[in-house]
Amino acid sequence: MELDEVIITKAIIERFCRKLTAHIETAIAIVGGGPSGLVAGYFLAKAGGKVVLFERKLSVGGGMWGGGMLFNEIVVQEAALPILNEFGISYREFQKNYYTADSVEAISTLISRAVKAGLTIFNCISAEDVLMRKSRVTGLVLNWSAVEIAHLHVDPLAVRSEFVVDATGHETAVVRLVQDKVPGKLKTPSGKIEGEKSMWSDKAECLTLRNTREVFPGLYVAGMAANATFGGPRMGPIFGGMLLSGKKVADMLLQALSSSAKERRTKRQ
Ligand code: 48F
Repeated sequence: MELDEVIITKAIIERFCRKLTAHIETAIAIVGGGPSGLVAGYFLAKAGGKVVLFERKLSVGGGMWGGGMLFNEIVVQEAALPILNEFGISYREFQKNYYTADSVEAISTLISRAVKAGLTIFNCISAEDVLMRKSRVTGLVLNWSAVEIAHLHVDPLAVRSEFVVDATGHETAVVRLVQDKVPGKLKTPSGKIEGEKSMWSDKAECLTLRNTREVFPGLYVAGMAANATFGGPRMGPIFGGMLLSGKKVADMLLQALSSSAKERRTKRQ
């Protein structure tokens, strides 16, 4: 049978539009497809949550591909091995509490397993703003990254979600938008972004977990963005904290979703 270019074109347009339309209203919208965002998306999707992830770049994966300084190996400490096991990522002990994994295997597996678990990922889409209602984040304002990169004057579109996760790494892009544009204060000591500190791997890894939480009504932070928001140090190419942070934010959001569903039921009665 002869292949028809018009049918190929129609197939792509129709399928993509259906996928995007299905995610205009979701329970959770994650911004950033690095390790923390992907792990969060995986566990949320696995638990049956309606979740979508938007990534600015063409390739999902954030800062994991390049290991440390382009030496494509990552280090993971013992506490995060259950997550590597859950995903089926191979690792080897280097010495006690230091395990290494091939960064390409690690990140490609996180992406693949997250999608297979039901996470829908849109690449090349940037969050350029949030939707707000009375000091609450209620969704995202999105544009094609190509529009952003070319500085084209094109209005964005918006998606509504019950909760948003900022998993944008060092950039802390969504929290920054909220700090600058949404009335109210962040749940940080100063009410503003505390700012990332220089490298201290041990402290940073513990703090990444502690700092993974709600930072503004409707907005959670995970991964390096959590430390940048709450003033923790950077950790370098050790990734256990990122993986555990993704799992923690997913658990917190599942809890928050069940509480808000209960509240809605009580109001209806
Ligand atoms: O930076 P990134 O990998 O974040 P992470 O999950 O992991 C941090 C580590 O990679 C590393 C580290 C660890 O040990 O410190 O840096 O916290 O991934 C963040 C992703 O967010 C995307 C960005 O392209 C990257 O892939 N991103 C940033 N801003 C936006 C965005 C935006 N406005 N809209 C959509 N995606």
